[in-house]
Amino acid sequence: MVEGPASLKGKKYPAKQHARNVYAHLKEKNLQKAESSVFFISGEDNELIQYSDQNKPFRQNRYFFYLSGCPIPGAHVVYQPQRDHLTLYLPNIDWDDVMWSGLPLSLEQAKEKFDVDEVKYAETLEADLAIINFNLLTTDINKSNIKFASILKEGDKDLFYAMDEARLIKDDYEIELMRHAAKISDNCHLAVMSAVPIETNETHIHAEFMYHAIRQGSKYQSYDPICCSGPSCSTLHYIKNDDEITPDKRSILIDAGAEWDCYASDVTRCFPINGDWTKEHLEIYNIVLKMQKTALGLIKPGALWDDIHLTTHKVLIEEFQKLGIFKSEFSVEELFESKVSARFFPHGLGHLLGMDTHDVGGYPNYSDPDPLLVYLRIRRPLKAGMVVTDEPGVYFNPFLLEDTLKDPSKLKYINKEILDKYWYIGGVRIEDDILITETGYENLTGITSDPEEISKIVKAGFQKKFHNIV
Ligand SMILES: [Mn+2]
Repeated sequence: MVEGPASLKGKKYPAKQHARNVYAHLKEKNLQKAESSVFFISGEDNELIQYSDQNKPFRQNRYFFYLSGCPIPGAHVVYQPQRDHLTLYLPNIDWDDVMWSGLPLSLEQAKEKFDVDEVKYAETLEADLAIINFNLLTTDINKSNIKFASILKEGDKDLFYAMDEARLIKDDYEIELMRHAAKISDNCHLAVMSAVPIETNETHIHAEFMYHAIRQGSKYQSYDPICCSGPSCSTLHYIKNDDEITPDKRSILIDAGAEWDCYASDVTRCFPINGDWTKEHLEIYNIVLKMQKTALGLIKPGALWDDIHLTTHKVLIEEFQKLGIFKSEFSVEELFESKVSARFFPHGLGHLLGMDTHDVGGYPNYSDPDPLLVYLRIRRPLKAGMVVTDEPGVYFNPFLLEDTLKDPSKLKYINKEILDKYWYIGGVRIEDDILITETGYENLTGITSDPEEISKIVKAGFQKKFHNIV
């Protein structure tokens, strides 16, 4: 087994404390409900692909994991706040399966491994639930718990609220997991930047990242890696990852993050294919870097994410005026009010990060009429213990900009001849994972974003010898 973080050796994932935290948030929201309820959550189970005897890729239910720390498929967890008691139910042993899969964890081993008061087999679950004289709140009725549907209350909004508020603030254990995931991603991004000679197709970038992630024990990625070159860098969630990287394309963008024990990292880096930045690519890169650093300078507890996001739009506007893409006869304020920057930086500045890549608790408003805010995934002040991504981007996407360029009220702000010099880049995004601390922030991402250093790393790759089997 590839070892996890040394700092967590001998420690257990703090499931019991998480259960208490959820209860505390529920109590604050609805005291009566909290006192009269028990939480029951079923984990994900293995599921066969239709007409096949192969399993679909397994991804543990995040709410279940939060209250158990248990990655095993087909398990359940019950928290009884009235007696501060957390019980993990493992799936019954399927003796026919032992031949194929080996022996599962015993009850004793599971008790040793997980931070719960009791471990039982699921065979006792029905009888155990039947004698609980409280409301049994659960996230959802599914294949694993349909048997008990008559006694479960699914989808309780206050329970979701309480779990999301608890998950929002990461404890030291969770932060160590995220630090570890981030470190793995640093190494993977460095490997990708260093292997340009063998990356002649976007697939090779994807493969290089995955190879180094799996080598470090991260079998699963937080999300499907986005590996693009040239104009494809303008597609925000490009996952085709199969275009040839021909010499006429100058830019690469890779957005990929390793996962560790269900905790995510989410990192984007851009680099020039041959190590030399073109004039236009570097200009845009430096704008995005400035936007990212401006945001970092404003990140601290109490700061409103809306304000930080909108400030980065102003940086974009000022810098676009310097390049001449936006006409200088207009004031920054007028350009800002016109919303013309929205289609060059169409997404939000960043999102919460945790077990989910786009983690819970941000309360986005996808029907916000303001195009600058509609895709912003955090709409609340920052608090110590949150982890957010700081990921501004600038894109030249013909599809996204079509409306802007056809609308005279928007086109009047743009020097089209100057804009036309930038399409080939596609886009630039720089993304780091940021822990909010009491005094400011800590950047969990360590891979360099300095354009000169990146250039050196890419060029050093050309000095290496690579042995490709295929
Ligand atoms: Mn992201």
